[in-house]
Amino acid sequence: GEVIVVSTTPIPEMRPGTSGLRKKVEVWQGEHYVENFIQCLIDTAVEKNGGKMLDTIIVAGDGRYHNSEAIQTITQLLAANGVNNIWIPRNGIMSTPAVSAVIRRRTASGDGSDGQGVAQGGIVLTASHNPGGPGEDFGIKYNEGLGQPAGEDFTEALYEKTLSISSYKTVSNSPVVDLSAPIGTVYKIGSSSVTIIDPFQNYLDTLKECFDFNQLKEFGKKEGFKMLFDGMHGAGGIFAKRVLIDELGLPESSLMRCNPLPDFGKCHPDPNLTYASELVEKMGLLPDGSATTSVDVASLPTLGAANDGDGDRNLVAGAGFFVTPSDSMALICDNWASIPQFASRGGLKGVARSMPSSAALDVVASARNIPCFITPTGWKFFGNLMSSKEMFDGKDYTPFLCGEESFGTGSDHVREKDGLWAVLAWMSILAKANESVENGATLVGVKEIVEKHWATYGRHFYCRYDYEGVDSNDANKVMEFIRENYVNGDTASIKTESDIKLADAIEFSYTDPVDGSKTSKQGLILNFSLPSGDPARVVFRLSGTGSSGATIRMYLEQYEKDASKHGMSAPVALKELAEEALRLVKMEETTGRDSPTVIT
Ligand code: VG1
Ligand code: CO
Repeated sequence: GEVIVVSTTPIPEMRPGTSGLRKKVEVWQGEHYVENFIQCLIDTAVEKNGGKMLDTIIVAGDGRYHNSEAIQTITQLLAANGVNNIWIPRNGIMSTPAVSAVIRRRTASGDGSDGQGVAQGGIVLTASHNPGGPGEDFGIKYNEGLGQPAGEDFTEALYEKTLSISSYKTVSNSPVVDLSAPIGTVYKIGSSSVTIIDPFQNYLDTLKECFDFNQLKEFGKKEGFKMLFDGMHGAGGIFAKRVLIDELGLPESSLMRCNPLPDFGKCHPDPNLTYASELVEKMGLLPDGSATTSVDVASLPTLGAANDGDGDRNLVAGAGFFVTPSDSMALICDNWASIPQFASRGGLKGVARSMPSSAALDVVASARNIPCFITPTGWKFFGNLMSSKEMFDGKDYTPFLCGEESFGTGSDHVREKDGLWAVLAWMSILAKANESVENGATLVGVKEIVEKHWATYGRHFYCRYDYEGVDSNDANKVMEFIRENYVNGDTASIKTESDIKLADAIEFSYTDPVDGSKTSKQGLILNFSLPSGDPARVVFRLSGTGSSGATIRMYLEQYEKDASKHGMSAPVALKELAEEALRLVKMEETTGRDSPTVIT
């Protein structure tokens, strides 16, 4: 292969969103599309690296349709641009958190033991929880040297370059890399070495530092314990198999849909109550998260979980009991002593949640004197907080726990949310809670653990409505209406139809406490007061991960101190609040939608 320069012209609308650039796969298959984006990505990374070419880059994807083709194209561009080492996992498939682990741990010599990652970045081919296959989504995002998703400074600079690109470099007559070649196989492309690496090792090492695998293995054998993990045919499945079956010894029957498929078996690989319906049913749950009354709880799995397409999201449930992601974070925070990664380092030094997530975490953090940050939506905002010491020589907030209401949970072991980590965190909590339970006796379940938590801290009823595929103009109108009438208007004069009163309205903006960078327009918040005096709120934002049209997200949250009311189902508890909010923002009038696409 010989380096060649190919002329191209700018392609519009290549601005990355909440997490990378996502488009219909046919758009990515268009002439020069992947090439333009990747050349601009390389140029941005080099610029950030002080003008020096990066030495080592990992390229991996979630296995969706177009994964292998894009890996070949990207490899050729990286080689032509002079990246010395290009790492590709065997079969091209890795979960997003596993890629982050490789960037953080793996050295050029390959042993990863010194923790000094020399991969300066990772190119991750994923549209995460969006469906894949012909007519569906493909995406690319970039992770920087500490394993963290590129920040807005990076993605904006990349976008600027896509508007003026005139050529890219690639390699002519490049050999095709056999992605199924044995680990350690090296291909020479131009002057670069392309190495097939083990997808599992670094990530496995990382997880072993977080959890006590012996304890989990023992607990897995305990009478009455049963797990059901749904890989949704995404990248998380192979990691779940490696960890849960090969390492922890659980039976194969603990897995469903753990073989990655290019179209995710035609499912929507988003682990929520709507799209993970099969698992939800097998856990004795109805689509609204409440328990099916007709099944015997004792016959259900103790722990149920699902991951999304790229293995960074998680759904967690117990027998007949759904745990909201916001509650899951609060519970993990409160139970840090059950998780070796936190316990061995003296407990949590910082926690954070995205703004639309519920305040369940705040309540625990405040009771336990842990600094708690509220960030805009998207994992990139947690990166600075977790790496404050490494990057800015500032205050150290690690051990760190963070998460989002959108089924994302994680910690400072990597710089991405981590679906499997969340499952092992819950397994650890269960293991500890059942330490003194005799074999044969009934296990303490997820339900008991969460209900006890609510009794101590109160319950934050929570639920999200998504209006997908709304006309972009209409979606903007809804946002503008709220801004004008409530945020900039006089909320005191607004009459509601129920005894839930609108208290105030604000637009969320964020100043990063570590580097001082500012982000504005991150969601519109309507704060309400309930007759009980307890707070409630409704947040509106537009999604930044869709590939066509607009999605309006409405997040509902209502606090309840009174334990006698904790048994209510969330949709029932939140019904009045939802109706009031929809009326106030004129949802149906403006969008023509009388009901959401997804409630979760
Ligand atoms: C959504 C979620 C957000 C999450 C993002 C990426 O973004 O709301 O919390 O970080 O997806 O997750 P948005 O802009 O559509 O609301 V993933 O698993 O798609 O990388
Ligand atoms: Co994801």
